[in-house]
Parts: sequence; structure tokens; C-alpha cells
Amino acid sequence: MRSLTTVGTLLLLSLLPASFAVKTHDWKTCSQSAFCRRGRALSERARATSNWKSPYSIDPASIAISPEEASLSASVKSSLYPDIKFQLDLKVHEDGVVRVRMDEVDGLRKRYDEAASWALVAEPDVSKSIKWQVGKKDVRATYNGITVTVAFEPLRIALSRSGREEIVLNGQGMLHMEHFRTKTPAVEETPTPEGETPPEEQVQKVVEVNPRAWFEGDEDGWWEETFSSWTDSKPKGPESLSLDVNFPNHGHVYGIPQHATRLSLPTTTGENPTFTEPYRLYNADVFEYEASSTLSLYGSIPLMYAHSKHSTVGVFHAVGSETWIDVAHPTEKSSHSHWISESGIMDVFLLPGPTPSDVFAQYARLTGTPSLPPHWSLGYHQCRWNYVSSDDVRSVQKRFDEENLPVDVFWLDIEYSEEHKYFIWDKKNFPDPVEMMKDVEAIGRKMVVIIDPHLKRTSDYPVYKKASELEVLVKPPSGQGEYEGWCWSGSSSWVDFFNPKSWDWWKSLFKTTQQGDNWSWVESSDNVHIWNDMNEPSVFNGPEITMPKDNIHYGGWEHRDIHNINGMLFQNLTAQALVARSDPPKRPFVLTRSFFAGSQRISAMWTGDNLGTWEHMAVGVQMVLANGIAGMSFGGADVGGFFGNPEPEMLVRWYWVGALAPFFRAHAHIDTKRREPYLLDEQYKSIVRKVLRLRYSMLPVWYTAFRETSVTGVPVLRPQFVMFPQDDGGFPIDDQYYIGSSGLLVKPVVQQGVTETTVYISDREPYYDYFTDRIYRGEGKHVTVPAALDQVPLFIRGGSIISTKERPRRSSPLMKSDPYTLRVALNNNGAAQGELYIDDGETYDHRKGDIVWRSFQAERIKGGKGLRIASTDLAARHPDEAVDGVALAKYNKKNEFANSVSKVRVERIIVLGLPEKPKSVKLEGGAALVWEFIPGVSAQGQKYGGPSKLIVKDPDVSVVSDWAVLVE
Ligand code: NBV
Repeated sequence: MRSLTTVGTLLLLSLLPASFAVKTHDWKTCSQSAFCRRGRALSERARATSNWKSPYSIDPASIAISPEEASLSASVKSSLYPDIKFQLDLKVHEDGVVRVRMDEVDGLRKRYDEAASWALVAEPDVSKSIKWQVGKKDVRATYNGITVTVAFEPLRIALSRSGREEIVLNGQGMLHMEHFRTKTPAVEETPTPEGETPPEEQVQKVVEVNPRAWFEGDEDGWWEETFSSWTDSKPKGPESLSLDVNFPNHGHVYGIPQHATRLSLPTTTGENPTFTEPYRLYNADVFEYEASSTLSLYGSIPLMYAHSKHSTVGVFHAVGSETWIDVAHPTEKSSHSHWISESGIMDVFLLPGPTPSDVFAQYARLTGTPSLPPHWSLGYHQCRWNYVSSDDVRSVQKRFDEENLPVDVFWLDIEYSEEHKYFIWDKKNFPDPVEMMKDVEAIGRKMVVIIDPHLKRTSDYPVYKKASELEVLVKPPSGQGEYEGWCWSGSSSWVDFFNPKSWDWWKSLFKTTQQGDNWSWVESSDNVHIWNDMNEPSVFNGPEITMPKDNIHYGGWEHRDIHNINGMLFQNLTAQALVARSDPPKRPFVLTRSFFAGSQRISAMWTGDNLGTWEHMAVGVQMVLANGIAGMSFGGADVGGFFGNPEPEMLVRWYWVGALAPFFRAHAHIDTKRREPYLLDEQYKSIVRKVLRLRYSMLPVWYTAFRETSVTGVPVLRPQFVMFPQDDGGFPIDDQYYIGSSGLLVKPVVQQGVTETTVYISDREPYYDYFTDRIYRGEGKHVTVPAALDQVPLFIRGGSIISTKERPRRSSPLMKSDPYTLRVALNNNGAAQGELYIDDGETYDHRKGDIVWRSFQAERIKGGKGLRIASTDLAARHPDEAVDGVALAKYNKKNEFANSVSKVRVERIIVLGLPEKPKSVKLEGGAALVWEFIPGVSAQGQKYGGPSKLIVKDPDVSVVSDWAVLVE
């Protein structure tokens, strides 16, 4: 059964301009983008000219150093434009990060300089102890083994450690900040009467106002640019910024998501590049995107890491405009990159590392850590475009329950709304939304409902009407009135969230109780959370399916200046609205498609409209890793693939992939066949049930990993180079990863017909198969492991203690009082450790110290062969350690939450790898315990050995108290 609105959507899908069926030719290549073309022309000329030298230099006499702080400023000139002034500012932050800003001074216009104010969590503290020393040829600052050197002529900025250059700006001389100019009067505008020559001063003026450096060629796309049928009016003229960023001693670069490509970024220039186009950062709704490409996707994070055995460093450029980045590896051990942005100042942060954790912490101090998500949002999410009625939702829920398939969240896509007027229920199909939500909430489940940013332009839509009255809609190039574009709702306008006048109003919309005369979403519930789609923004009839760059935002800025930041503001205000909705506030869940640096503070993301193909399944894993190391830890790809009808084998594999990703949601296009797991034949359904149960049993692991990233910024999913930064065998590996600090290693299977696969093991520790306990050892090698459809290669690294909850339930809130199982996987020294974090999972009480944070430690008993397994209070040891980015005011050992779970016990302890059968197992200072011992299987004659296994049954110890079990 399809609703009327659904039919409307299908009609719209078929009516969309042919260009909506986007293929790569619908997206600009670098040579079709004038500023990218100019940037690449510059790099080509620089490379082709043997004595190429940057025209930019510092006037040493202009150097000013702040006496209190490590900040320095200097005038910069380009020999090609002696009359144009630039200013360079450098600051060394408390944590050693270096900020490099450059802007034009006294220019004809102002460059956009607010990207950092949206990305940064706060203005960073500048070091008070580091001093700059001015020399004849350069000025430098030295601290912690690092030297930052700013050479005067040509301008060159280098960060070195122990004498080795780690990051170099303008080392290849490709810095070029296009200054503002006056448009050359067109001949038609000032016609010279026939027979007369133009007055001398007019010719003079034209030449003077618009000089051109020899490498700039003609005025290529300076004042207007046409792509396909769209013309960008470019009223400000050329204002792009080109900069080379080199890593002379690092063979791998990672980051700059989002692209469908390998984690270690393949080359785009140099000899035999993998790709011919630069990586593009320009938030875009790319229909049926390719599984291997440098093409822009929905989100942009201008952050690149460089890695080698000796260090990890990073570069973050706070720029919100379209940016193209070329990558080359001139040698195996060095990397070059060339960044070309359309507008904005230079605002580059050099992150000195030297370890991956240091570099993540440095980036997190700038842009924030991922916020701790509500616990339920780590459960399984069931989505589809669309569940078409409230009864449809109810029957889907019923089928999940009948089949004992756990699920936490049901989602509603755009067809719940009347004529795609978001918030407004289509009452024909959803006559009782509040009742429907209550039915879903009965066992603690939640709903997520979509709110897109396009507002239908009709006065009977209260949301559009109010936005129009408040004059908070994005304006067309004239700066007057409302920009009108085409999206799901037909003729639409978009709120300009850069306008502070929109903020309180947007927040008020989500109130579930009537607010005076103002419209708010009373037909909702505090248990409804939000999905923000199409926020690149996607505009069906706009250039490259987005907003024209010459549209006008608050403050008179053009859309071009803020395009990549735009989606984050929508996501941010929506999350704030959910927080403001209830008192006391609950943690919001917002899923966003578009994102920017800083989005991790606000919400989860997904990789958009993937295809139901094995290639997409594989690249999805790589994309989730790449987004994760750039801050967006809470990510996942649509399970099953958005487009297409995956065969059962593929769907099952995709469930394994999703269950081992931070965000786990199945989703499907409106034209696909229904594919909820209960529809599968029994042989596949039972595997998916096992997968879902695995996910739910591991929720303690996921939540604990999220606590850590919310404090340190170290990503939840950790690729090999992050775990083993000195093992170069792991640097290119992006098809396996570790979950937080848990010691769990995952190798998702993303190929058809596979019964075994290989996994790379870097270190000397034993790796225990999660399901069979078998031991694998690698030490720098790939080992073959079984991988039939009903299993996934998942291993516990020796030395880890994993906490799980093993009782199958229908939703995660039902698991609150369930007991824990601890798996102690001993390392080569016979020891192990792990941790567990719990809080109420919904409110902000954890920021008041209402938490349980335990350490589990297994250590050999001194002098003997025995083992002591102990639980101690980690929070008590670190009472002032930040949780969720906010310092704990006071950790209260007897806090209310801890009391509420004091009866939750550990029901089983499994110890893997004991050298021999113990004589006794007892509680320290207490009773003997019941246990079973299964001896190890020798590796002899077999492919792999299995460890011994001790199962301690119901030690009856509380998860919140200190205890120790003695194995002797
Ligand atoms: O809202 C409809 C879809 C949604 O299901 C999908 O997840 C988004 O990525 N949306 C895109 C718009 C239509 C895509 C063809």
C-alpha cells in the first residue's frame, strides 16, 4: 500500500530534471572550476620552472611579537603585486599547536574569516612561555623538541622535530592569495565614440586596477563562471587561496573526508597518479556515488594527517568554501599536498603530534570531542524510505518482537509529512502519531523522524510562514527577498541559520507543549529524535544540486564562503532544540548527512546513499574509518545499501558490518523491496538474530569506547596505524580495525562467497577468536581465519578484559539490570586489563559525576602461578578527569546512579589462556566459588592451538563495588 504522498514522491522522482540522475559528468572536474584550474595551472608552472621561487616574502622590519604571548605578526608582500598588503599571524598554543593566519590588509573587500568561529570549540589559549627569536633570515620558536621556523624570503613556514622537517607550508612556492580587484569595465559599458581613441587615463586606470601576475594567465573565470546551464555571477571576483602543504618525512597521509576511497590517500598528481582529479571538499548530494573516487560527498573536514614510523602530525585548515586538494608521494617516504580554496582567509593549524593520540587530542582541543551519545542510540536502528503509516510502524515492531530480533529505534522518512511540510503529519496515514509513538516507547524504544531543511513555500505551512515573517531565509544574489529553489516539497526556501534571529525560533518549534500562539510540534514526544538529511543543502534545480554560490547569507556573506559549514548549523540548532525541549534536558540524537569540522560535538553521521554492492560495502568500512579519525566517530553506512535489492548473503554480511560499526542502521530506498530481517528465510534470519544479539551483548564495550572518545578525541574505530604507529606493515591497512581501547579486533567480510579471509596481526600477543577462543599469532603477518557467513572475524587481543551483557532482550533499556560477563584474555605475561563505563544513558547527570567507571585488572599473584582478578574504581582514581568534554565537578562514589545499579552483578568470569588448571578459585577474603576448567588444546598437529578456559560461575559481585577473585 502506498500513501498519496508516496505517490507524489514517486512522481517527483520521475519528473526531476534528467540532471538529477547524476553521473560524474554532472559534477565539476577541477578543469571546470575556474579557481581550481587557476590553482593547478600555478602548480604546473611551478613544477615546470626549474628556478621557481615563491613571490611572497616577509618584511623583517614589520615583525611584531607580543611580549606576553607566543604570537607574532608580520607584513607579507608578493613581488608580483608590490602594492598589495598581506598580514601573517602566528600563534603557538599552550599544547604546541601552531596557528598560521594570513589575510589581505586594506583590500577592496573583506575575506570571509569566520570559519574558525564555527569550527572551534573556543578560542585556544596561546602559550605564555614560548618565545620567538628573530634572526637575519628567519624568525623561530623552539619548544619540546619542536622548532617552528618562518623564513623571510621566500616565505616558508616549517615545523621540525629534532632537526627533521615534519610540516612545510609554501615549500614549493605555491602560496597564492588572490587579492580583491576591481572588475575591468567592459568595453560595451564605456563605449568610446567611433573614430576616437579612449582617453589616456582610462587605459591607464584599467591597467592599474587590474594588474596580473605572469603566471595568472588571462582573467580565467574571474568575474563569471558557467557550468552546465548555471552561471555564477561572482560579484567579488577572484579571491582564491592556493597553498602547498608538504610532509617531507611522512609516506602516508590520511583524512580530508568525506570521499569514497582508501584510508591512506592515493595520489592525484605526480607520476602515474591513482586518480586524476584532486580530492574535492564541497558538500554535495551525489546521486549513486562511485565506490572509488575523489568526488565530493555530503560532508567536508579539511583536516589531513601525515604518518610515518617516527611521528604523526596534522594540518587543519579552517575554511568553509569549496576546496580541492591534490596529493602526491614524490618518494615512498614523503607526501605533498596542494590545497586550493575558493574564498576565505588562510587559517591553518599545525598539529605537531607526535603520536596518533597526541594529534587526535590536539584536534579535539580545537574543535571538540564527540559528545557522549544516548546509550539507546548505540542499539539497532530500523529505517526505510518509508514506513508508510502508523499501523505499518506498529506491525513492523510486532514482527521484530515475534521473531525475537532486538531493535531500539524505528525511523520515519519524508513520507510521514503532509506534502513534505516537515513536522506536519500526513493524517491520512498517520492519524494518531502520539499514540503510535507511545506504542513504540512502551519498552523504552525511540523514534527518529526526518526534518529536512527545505521549507515548502506556502502560507499554510506555519514553519515557512514564520521564517518568512522573521526574514531569516537565505536570500538570492540580489540580497533582497527569499531564495527559491526546488526540492521534495516543490518550491522551497531555506532557513539561514547564520542569522541569530533564527535560533530561538527554530528551538521553539520542537517544544511538545503549546507555546502561546506560536506553532510548535505538540504532536510529538520527548522520545522522538531527529534525522537531518539534504543539508548540504540539496537543491534539485541548483548548480551541482545545491545552492547557487552567489546567494546571500546573514552579514552579507555569499553562500560560496560558508557552503561547507552550512549543514552543520542546521544540525547544531536541531540538537540544541532537542536539549531545550525537556527539563531536565536529555541528550539529543541527531543524524546528519552533511557535516564540517566540529560536527562531532553535535551528532552522528552516515555515509549517505550507498549502493547495494560489495564494492560499496567495502568502501563503507574505509569511509567510516576516515570520518572517525577526522572526529566523526559516531558513523555508519546504510546496512543493506540504500539502492538496490541485496541478495540474502549480501544482506547478512552487511548486518555483520553494521553491527561492528559505531552507528548501526538498516535503510532502503523507496523503490526497493522490503527487507526487514524477519522477512529472510530461516537460515539467514537466524544469523541476523545472532548478529543483532552480538551487538546488544557488546553495548557495554561500545559505550565505554564512546566515553573515551568523548574525553580524548581518540576515535572509536582505530585503524592499524593508530594502534601500532611504528609498524609500517599496517599503515596502508584499512579493512580491519580495533574498537576503542577494548582490544577487540574486527575484520569485516565484504566479499561474496567467502569462507575464510586473512587478518593482519601486528604484535606478538595472542589473538583469541571471540567465538571459538582459538588463538592466532601474527607478529607483522597476515594470518588466515575462518569467515563463513554465520561468523565474523572478531578477536580479543591478549591482555584485554571485555565486559558484555549476554541475555537476549528486545531493546537496550530492558537490559539495564542485566548482569555482566567478563572475558579475561591473558597476554604473553599472563595479565590483562579492561574498563567499563556506565551512566544513566540519557540525561546529563554524568556531567555531575553520577557515573560508574571501573577498572578490571588480572595480574599474576606474586611469586606464584596464580591470578588475581580485581575490580577497582577508576572514577575515584581520576575524580577530576573530564567526562564528555566537561570536567567532572565532583565524582560522588555513592552517587544516585551508582546506587541504582548496585544490585547489578557480574554473573560470569571467563579466563582464557591460564597455563594450568587452578586448585581453587575464591573471592579474596571470602567464599570459594564454583568454576569449571577446560584444558587447552595443543597446536601440535593442528593448524591453531586453543587456550585453556576457566569459567567462574556467578561470583555474585556487584559491578559498582571493589572485589577480587583469586585463582590459585
Ligand atoms: O528522504 C529520502 C532519502 C533518504 O531516505 C536517504 O537516506 C537520503 O540520503 N533522501 C536521501 C532523499 C532522496 C534520495 C534519492
